[in-house]
Amino acid sequence: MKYKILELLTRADGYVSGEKISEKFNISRSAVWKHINALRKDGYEINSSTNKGYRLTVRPDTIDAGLLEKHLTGRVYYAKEIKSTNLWAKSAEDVPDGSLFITESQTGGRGRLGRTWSSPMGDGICMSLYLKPEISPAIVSQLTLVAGLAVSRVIEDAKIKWPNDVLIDDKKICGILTEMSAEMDRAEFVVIGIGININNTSFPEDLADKATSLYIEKGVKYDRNTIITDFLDNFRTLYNDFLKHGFLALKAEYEEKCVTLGRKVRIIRGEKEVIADAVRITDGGELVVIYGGKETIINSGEVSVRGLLGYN
Ligand code: BT5
Repeated sequence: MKYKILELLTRADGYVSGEKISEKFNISRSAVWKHINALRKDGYEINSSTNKGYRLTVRPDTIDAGLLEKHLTGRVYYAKEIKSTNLWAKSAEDVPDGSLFITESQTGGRGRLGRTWSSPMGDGICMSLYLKPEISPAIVSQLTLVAGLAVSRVIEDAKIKWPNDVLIDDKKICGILTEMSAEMDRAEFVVIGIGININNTSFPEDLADKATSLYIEKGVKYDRNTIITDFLDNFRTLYNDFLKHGFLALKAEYEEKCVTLGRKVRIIRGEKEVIADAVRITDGGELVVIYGGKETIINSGEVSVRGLLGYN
């Protein structure tokens, strides 16, 4: 119940009267007061005024596992610090479908192809969704696109760089790493690791010109719990559409948000490199490029795609 009240206060613009809360949830005024006090013990600062009711003013700046669990079908696994939430999720046992592994800081955050992900304490969101979709391993990489789309819906002005980055103003604010354990024709489980820079005030020198955070872009600190719950709700809708209708159902919105299209890109495949024009996305979420007068389909797993200017 306290989380329902918390959500109501979070979404309200100003005060909500005790009477309204008690009517909405069919509980007594003293029960409302009890839940408000429980929230205060959890670190939420809630103003109360005899005439106006209650207003949430400060949220504790820590991940609120209880709140997040309301937005999941599975469990929340929380650690203050861990090497990598993807590694943790992959090695955990008896994990229910739709669970979330989340931490405040990673000591060995992972990117693709052996790269690293910088995850300083408390600044960003480092989390991994654990899913057991009944799909072929061949289409698992499309879940990266589904997650990217969900992030882009939540972060204002965000664009997607195919296949796994979310950018603001051509700087990277989010990276996604999808991994799976699979049999020949069936994915056993999928882990979608998502790193989002939220309240970072600066970045290490090697990232400074290509990374950004919501704080750097917008000049205000954001509540990570609200962003995560928004993401989870959006992801669930998109994921269900994806399972029912395939990537095709999401393609139009993906193409609209995808900054890679219409640009020249450098396709890096091992030692080889070609410059190509990115033209469209296939119904299966692959990138179609043209070089040497010919269309070629690029599958997300096999190459790095880099813009010619800047990061994108
Ligand atoms: C990615 O790889 O972008 C995937 C990142 C996934 C991170 C999440 S966090 C939760 C989960 N647990 C993990 O261990 N990982 C996942 P890639 O496309 O390879 O990009 C990596 C590159 O992004 C690095 O080589 C840096 O250039 C850059 N980078 C590293 N940290 C960054 C940050 N915090 N913000 C922006 N760019 C960053």
